[in-house]
Amino acid sequence: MDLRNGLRPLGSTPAEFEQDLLSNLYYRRGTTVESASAQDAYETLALTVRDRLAARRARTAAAHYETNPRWVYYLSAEYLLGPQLEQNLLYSGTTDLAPAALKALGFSPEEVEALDVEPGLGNGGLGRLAACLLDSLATLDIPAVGYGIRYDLGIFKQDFENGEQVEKPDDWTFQGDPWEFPAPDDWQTVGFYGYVGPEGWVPGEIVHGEPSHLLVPGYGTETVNIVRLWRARAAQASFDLRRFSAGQYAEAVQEAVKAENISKVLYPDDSTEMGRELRLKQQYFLVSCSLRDIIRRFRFRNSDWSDFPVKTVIQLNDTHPTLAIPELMRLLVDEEKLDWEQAWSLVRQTFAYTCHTLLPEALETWPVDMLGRLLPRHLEIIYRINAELLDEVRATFPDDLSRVRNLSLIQEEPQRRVRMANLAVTGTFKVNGVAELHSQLLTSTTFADFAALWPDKFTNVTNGVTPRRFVRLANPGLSALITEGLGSEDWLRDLSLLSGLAPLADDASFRARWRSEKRHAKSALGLGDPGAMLDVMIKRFHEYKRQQLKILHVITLYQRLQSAPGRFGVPRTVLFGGKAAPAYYAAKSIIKTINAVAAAVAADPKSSGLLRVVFPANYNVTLAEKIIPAADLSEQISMAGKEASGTGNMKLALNGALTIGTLDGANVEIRDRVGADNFFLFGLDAPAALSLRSGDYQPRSYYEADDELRAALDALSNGVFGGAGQEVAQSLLGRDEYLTLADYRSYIDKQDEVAAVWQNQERWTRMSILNTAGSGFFSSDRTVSDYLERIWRASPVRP
Ligand code: CR6
Repeated sequence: MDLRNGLRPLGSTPAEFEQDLLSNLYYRRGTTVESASAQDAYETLALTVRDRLAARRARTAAAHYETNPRWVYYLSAEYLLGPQLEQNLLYSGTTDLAPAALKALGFSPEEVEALDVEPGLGNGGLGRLAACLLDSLATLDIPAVGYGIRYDLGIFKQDFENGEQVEKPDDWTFQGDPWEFPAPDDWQTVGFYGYVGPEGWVPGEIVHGEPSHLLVPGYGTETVNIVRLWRARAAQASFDLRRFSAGQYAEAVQEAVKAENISKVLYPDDSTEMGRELRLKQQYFLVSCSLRDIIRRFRFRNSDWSDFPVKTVIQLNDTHPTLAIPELMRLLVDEEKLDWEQAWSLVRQTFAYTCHTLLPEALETWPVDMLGRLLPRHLEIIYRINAELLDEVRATFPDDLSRVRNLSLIQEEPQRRVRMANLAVTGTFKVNGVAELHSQLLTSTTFADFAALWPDKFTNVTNGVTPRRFVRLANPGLSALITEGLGSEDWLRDLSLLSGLAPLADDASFRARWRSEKRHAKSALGLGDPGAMLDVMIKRFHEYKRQQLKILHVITLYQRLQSAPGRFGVPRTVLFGGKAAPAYYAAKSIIKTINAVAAAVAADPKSSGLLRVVFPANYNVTLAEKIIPAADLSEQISMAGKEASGTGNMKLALNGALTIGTLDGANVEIRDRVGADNFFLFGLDAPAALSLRSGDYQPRSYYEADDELRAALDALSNGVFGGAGQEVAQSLLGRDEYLTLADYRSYIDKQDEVAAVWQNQERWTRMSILNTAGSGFFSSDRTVSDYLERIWRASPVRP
């Protein structure tokens, strides 16, 4: 059979689509039009759309099988895929067919579409980046698979009680997940604990990994790739009938519960190392299942191990999947009986590692004791890798004990721990940072000694975002205007074409339409006066990101309304969105303070029509897609040298928001590309921040020298914004770890400039258009092209 053309094509006329919807409702959902609920209609619609992608998937898989190509495997503990329905409608060309067909069958399209639940299998930028890269890999026709964990509970749902964040479980598959294909027959076995005997590792606990996959369609091409997610299952029939019969219900299922806990919950923390054995188990579970699956796939068409790194590149998304390095060594040496040297050479040609942080506390380390107990054979392997590494270090840098200490895979003090980042650098052929500045800082600080040892290993790949989801789907009005301005839709596959908008910035009628699209998006968000500037700070809560600096600005504006209305500026709606890690007390105090400030501002008649603070709960991809098109001002105000890249900054600039920001992460590149005149820069740069931080920094001196700052901090300290506000003030006046007070004046002055520019709407709109026009570089298609050229070296295969 011709694998490429063996399938009956699915129809693309309204009548055919309606017919498919109807037959899916009857034959697959098992219900009827008369009795179908909105949920039935949603699930049926999803199946009907999914079928169209599945047909393309089959052709893609056939082309891949035929070609035996080089594969890109992306290993990531997180994927923030975002809502699937709208995207899959667009990518399958059924955006218009679907609502018409639903209506014809008597359903409300809006009601049905609202049932689409986003799989929140990630925390923030890192997880969303993974999803953008998969989108671009498919769009560029690269044979690729994403591997991850199918957490039962995704990132918690955020709610506010008395202004305080409370976390609720996100049971995202409560109604099932119609986008998923379970593949239980591809299950894998994973071992934990036990001992290493003469015949090798004898695990003490066995768990099964069961995969399912979601389709990842490319845009404007036939390719459909997959993301494969593992779910933990008890290995044996571990239901204890004897205990159950004796009324011991909990004990009867205890083994199964223990196994299944591994994929129970996503750890809701993206910037501190989580020292928990269950998290380590998750990491090993992911890599063990995925590597065996990768090897299974390699064996379809290959038999010689020396071809493995020719046909395979495995990208480690941060250190979470680093155990893949000792695990592949174990598989090759212990199971495949390769000698150590050959195995190590294959491993080091196969893996590459992306580092996503500069925060020392985010560099994962695991206690040697814990790792040795959970994975005794892997610890042996790590020790041997370390011994060879340190031999090389001593040979390259004789008598340099401090390098030996820094490069060792084992940290000795205060507790012996395995340094996962060091292991990742050692076991890979390339290491990249995620923005120019970040990559520079990695080789000059975090990995300086490694860069001296292996200078060619380090490179940069600046992050990007998919314009399909974050412009075309999120902002259809602006997208249509861009298409009209550029004369075609090609920009959706080649975002550099956006530069063609630059001349239109000087066209008054185009500017008027641009402005009206912004206003439309603002009205759609439903935040009152669409004439007010929408000033947004949407991102995870972390002190280094400095939401506290933004609060100080809001308090200053509020105080000006009381005492110096002439200095207030222009009407603003300040919007915050984001979650704090549940155990991150200081970040939660900042959230509570924001809600208190919002309430005080709302209660004061003086702010009416001038200042509003809104903080919608549960910021996620769904909400981001609504906020980003409406934003006028993008807050990217982290302490310089702390934000690895940022990607929200790119999404906002692409949608025509102007950035107020520090020279941190990718802000630097955004400013270079949109032009310094179209970017509101303030604050210390990374070297200045670093030197102030390492010197004798006195936050109080700023407090004393600046009347407005003092007034704002006094209000916080005096409890005007509650006990949480007092804690925020205390931390700022105490250590002020992230130099908030040092940057306050420069920030406030720049915000006054922002307000002045806003008063000239023609000028603002011009800058807005130039931001979009200058942001074409920040497509994840370009990011993937850079990965291909600098690291992956894989070629497209077109179905
Ligand atoms: N928290 C960085 O902090 C970057 C993303 C994606 C982060 C952020 O600046 O844009 O990764 N790092 O590269 C980690 O998650 C460790 C993030 O999302």
